[in-house]
Amino acid sequence: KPTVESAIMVSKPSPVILTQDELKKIAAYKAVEFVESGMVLGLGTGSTAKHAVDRIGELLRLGKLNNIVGIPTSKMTHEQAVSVGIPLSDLDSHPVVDLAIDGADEVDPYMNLVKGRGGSLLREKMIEGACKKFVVIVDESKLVEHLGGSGLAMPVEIVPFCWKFTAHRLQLLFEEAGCVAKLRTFGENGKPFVTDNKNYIIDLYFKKDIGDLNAASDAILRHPGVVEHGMFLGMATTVIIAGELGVTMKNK
Ligand code: ABF
Repeated sequence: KPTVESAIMVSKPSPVILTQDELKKIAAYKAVEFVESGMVLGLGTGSTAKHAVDRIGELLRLGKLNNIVGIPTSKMTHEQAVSVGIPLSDLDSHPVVDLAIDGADEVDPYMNLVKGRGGSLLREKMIEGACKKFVVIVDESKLVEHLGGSGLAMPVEIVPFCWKFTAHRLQLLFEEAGCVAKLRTFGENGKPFVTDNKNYIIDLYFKKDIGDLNAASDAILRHPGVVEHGMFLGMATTVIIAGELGVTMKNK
C-alpha cells in the first residue's frame, strides 16, 4: 500500500460558504501552481480539471507560462484546450509527461482513486500512467474510506462485442460483494454510452466492500472483453482537497 507521508493545510478556511464548483476551482488553481514553462502536461477531464485547463490557458495568454505542450485525456478536453490556446500533442510524440492534473470520483486515505464516471478513464490512465507527477484535484465530497463503498459506480471500459457476456462475468466476479453490473446508457431510448475509443462502459455497483483492491484490479483485467477499469491504484503523487476548512495537500 502506498503511504501518505504528509497532509498539510495550504490555505485557511474562507469566511464565506463556497459552492462545490468554487471549491473545485480553488483546488484546480492550487494545482496549476505546480506548472512550469517548458512542461509537457497531461490535461484532465471533468468539471474540476476544466478549471485547471482554463487557468493554464489564461497564464499562457498573460505570458506567465510559455512553451507548454498539453496532452488531453479526452476529446472534450482537446476541444477546450484548443479554445483556450494550449498547444497540443500526444503520447506518441511525447511519451514522458512532466505533470498531469485531473479530477477523481473517489479518493481513499491511501490516495487510490476511482475515476471514469465522466467516461474518459482509458485515456486518463494511459496519460497519467506516463507522468512523472500526477496531481489529483477534488472537493472534499470525493473523499471515501473504501473505494467502491459509496454505492456509486465503479466504471469498467469494455469492448462492445458481446457486452452482456462481459457484464455478466464481471458481476459474477464480485458476487460476494453483492455486485450489480449495468451498461452505461444515455438519452431516453437508453442508447449505450460510447467512449472516445468507441468502447462501452459497464458500471459496477457494490453492496459490500470489495476487499483487496489490487486483487480486484487483476481479476477485472483478466477478462478478455475488458479494456481498462477506473481504479487508479498508487498512481497519484499529490492530492489537493478543497473544503470548507481550507485546502489540504497530501503527498505520496
Ligand atoms: C474525470 O472527471 C474522471 O475520471 C472523473 O470521472 C471525473 C471527475 O469529475 P468532476 O471533476 O466533474 O467531479 O477526471
